[in-house]
Amino acid sequence: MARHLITSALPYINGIKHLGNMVGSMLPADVYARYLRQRGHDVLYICATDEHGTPAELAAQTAGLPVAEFCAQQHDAQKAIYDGFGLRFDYFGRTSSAQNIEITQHFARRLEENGFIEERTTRQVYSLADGRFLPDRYIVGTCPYCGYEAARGDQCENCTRVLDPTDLLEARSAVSGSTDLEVRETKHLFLLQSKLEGEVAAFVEAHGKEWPTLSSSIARKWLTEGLHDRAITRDLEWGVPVPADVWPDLAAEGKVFYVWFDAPIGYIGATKEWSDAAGEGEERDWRSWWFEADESVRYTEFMAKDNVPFHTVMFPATELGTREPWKKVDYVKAFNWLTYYGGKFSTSQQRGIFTDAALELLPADYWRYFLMAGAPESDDASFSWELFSSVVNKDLADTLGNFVNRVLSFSRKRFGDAVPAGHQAGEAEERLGEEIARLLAEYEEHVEALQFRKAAFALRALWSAGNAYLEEKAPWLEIKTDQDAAALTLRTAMNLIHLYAVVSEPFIPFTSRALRAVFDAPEAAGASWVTGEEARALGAVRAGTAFTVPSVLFAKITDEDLESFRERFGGQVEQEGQQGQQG
Ligand code: B3M
Ligand code: ZN
Repeated sequence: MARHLITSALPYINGIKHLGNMVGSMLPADVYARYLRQRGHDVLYICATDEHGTPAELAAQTAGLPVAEFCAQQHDAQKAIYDGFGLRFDYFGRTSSAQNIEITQHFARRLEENGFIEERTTRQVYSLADGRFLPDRYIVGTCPYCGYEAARGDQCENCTRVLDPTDLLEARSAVSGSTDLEVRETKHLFLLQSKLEGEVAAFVEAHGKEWPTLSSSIARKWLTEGLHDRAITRDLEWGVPVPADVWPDLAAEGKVFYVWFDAPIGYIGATKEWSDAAGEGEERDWRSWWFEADESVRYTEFMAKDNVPFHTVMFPATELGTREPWKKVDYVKAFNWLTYYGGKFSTSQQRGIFTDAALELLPADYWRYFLMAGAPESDDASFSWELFSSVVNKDLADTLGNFVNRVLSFSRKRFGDAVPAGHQAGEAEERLGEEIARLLAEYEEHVEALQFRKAAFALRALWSAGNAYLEEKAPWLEIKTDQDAAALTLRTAMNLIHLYAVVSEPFIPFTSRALRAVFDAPEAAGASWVTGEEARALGAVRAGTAFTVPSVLFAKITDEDLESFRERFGGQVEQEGQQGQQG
């Protein structure tokens, strides 16, 4: 069995994330990790809060808290929400951990020893009003490339170009708004990416063929533009300190590493946190996943497209420069944006749906299924309440929920609360079994290819096949002339319910748990997966097995609900006939 290392982009600590952040990172990673675990693979799914850099400091200032306290609070708040979404990380760490500080400093030492770090004097924007340098997000202004007026010093979120604070036009301090700025000289450490360009290009060439176009095209674009040496230290209070034994002057000035230098190393740091948290007698070895990891480890990363350059170029360059055998990514699954009625979700403008509010509104499985069924894989996807309610009402409430409810309620009413026996399976059941086995194989293929929209489509087709069988057999008519025929149909349909419980778990784990509890058949209920053979036989739940009828699985979203959601979250009514961007 392969060993699967999975990481999803580390959510910044600065505030509760919106659905757009989760759909392109943690959620698909969780669907994939759950699926692989159910198929018996050895999986390690690691994530963490990304706690350094200007986002953290600015947010802590706004919250009026010391940054360390702010980060601790936010880490727990975010983790509680992700638990609510059923995101089952093997560990959810913190880039401010001692483990990440230790490993980041180790990387820096190795890069220095191998000649891939150089101290350079640079020109930085200094704010006289704030009495400090303004790195990255401490400075805002007009993007010189696209004219966006709220561009940040490190990246323009409008055209996603990576910027340098001195590039900005009409620059002003993000803290005080002061434009009383001057450019001063200061020393920083530079990662000499230019010296590693050839090796990084070879790495991208070797792996890029397998990556989805979105990932490989961004990586290649960066390489074509040439790898520039990048400053990897900042004048900030909060971050991984520059080791004083190697750089005494810079350490004395309180320089810390740039957030994007320590954040990807944070995947390793969080894995070491996971190791260090091992219980009595529990064997956890972070090095077997990251250091001298043999070919048996397959490393898959999940992220939004603006994070691709850092993961396919800068992080591999950093790993290569240590001249140590750190595990490099095998597959980069990148996503486009989820927009809100075509506009960007925005934390600052509080536009769109945030993860905490989403869970207050509806159970996690509504969101998990909808976001994956319409995942922004090959293009941006636009969230609208109209589309959301039509998808969950049709796929979850009508197709899956209604099937479960009418099969179990009708059977209990006519045959009691045990699975009825009836005739032996006939031609219709054989045909159904073949169809279910075929659809199941398709579903498995799409999940393993990390094609989440197609996988959700195949899962929905599995649910629809059950409804088609029920319509074809119509046990409510069969029962009038042949009780045993109706019993056979219901028993077969109940076995479908069991199969749905098992294979739907990666997408809708909470519903899956409820459906696994329907039949008093511990062995079947505990099945990790369903083989093609079992799908054909549809016989895991035997006649005579006691069952209960669960409460309604998915309450439908009503027009009144829709009205109140639009009221609360904003968003105009889509024009008649205008389809959302989701094809
Ligand atoms: N914190 C996510 C973002 O850009 C960023 C990912 C780090 S992954 C090492 O919003
Ligand atoms: Zn721009």
